[in-house]
Amino acid sequence: TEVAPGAVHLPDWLDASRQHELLEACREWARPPAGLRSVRTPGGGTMTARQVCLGWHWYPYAYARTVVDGDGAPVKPFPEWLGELGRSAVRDAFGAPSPTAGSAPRVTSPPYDIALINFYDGDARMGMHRDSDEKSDDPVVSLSLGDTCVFRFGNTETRTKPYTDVELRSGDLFVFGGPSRLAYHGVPKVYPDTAPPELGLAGRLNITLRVSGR
Ligand code: MD3
Ligand code: FE
Repeated sequence: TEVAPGAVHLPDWLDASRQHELLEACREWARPPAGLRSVRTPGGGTMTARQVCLGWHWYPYAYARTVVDGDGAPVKPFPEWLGELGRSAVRDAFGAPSPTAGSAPRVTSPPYDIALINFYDGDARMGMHRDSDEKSDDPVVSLSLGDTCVFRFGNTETRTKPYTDVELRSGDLFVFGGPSRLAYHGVPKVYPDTAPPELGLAGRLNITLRVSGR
């Protein structure tokens, strides 16, 4: 479903076995060094979702190669297979890239090199924000595992209405490209105990794949 221009939701994109594989990989990445951490914002707040990064380390509001706001370790590498997963997500959302005359739009697939993985437990949520620290306008790929959440997809002008609320469930894919790339968005609610029981995850996990443009 195209929720807004360039914003495509593909429910149940990952089958149970791919969800399980991705969850196991996330659990490995969450381990120290350069593992899961709480993110403190310059205003003195702490994000309620905890995060681990691959490829480039995000801290408010820039990217680094080491965990500058944590244990100082080098960021974990971004694996080749995760980039392939991102490109297949974009193909399924938008269709295969077609050759174009001249040099304007990209004819190859996006060279994903960043993963941000957010772990939501208890009352974790995420306020309305825009993701503008990447120096590329390639689409962001989002994969959800575990508990169902309300994902709020807004507009490019304000963090308030108009917005559309969409439920994201375990296995769902969402791709944000074109004019939706810079839209405000957030996670106002996670529904406890709604994960598929066979997954073995208490809480919610979201993986976003991005292109750094570096
Ligand atoms: C729209 N994550 O990591 S996923 C984030 O569920 C983030 O953890 C939320 O917002 C989560 O920055 C929402 C959907 C999402 C992710 C990135 C986007 C939507 C986006 C980037 C640009 C536009
Ligand atoms: Fe975001």
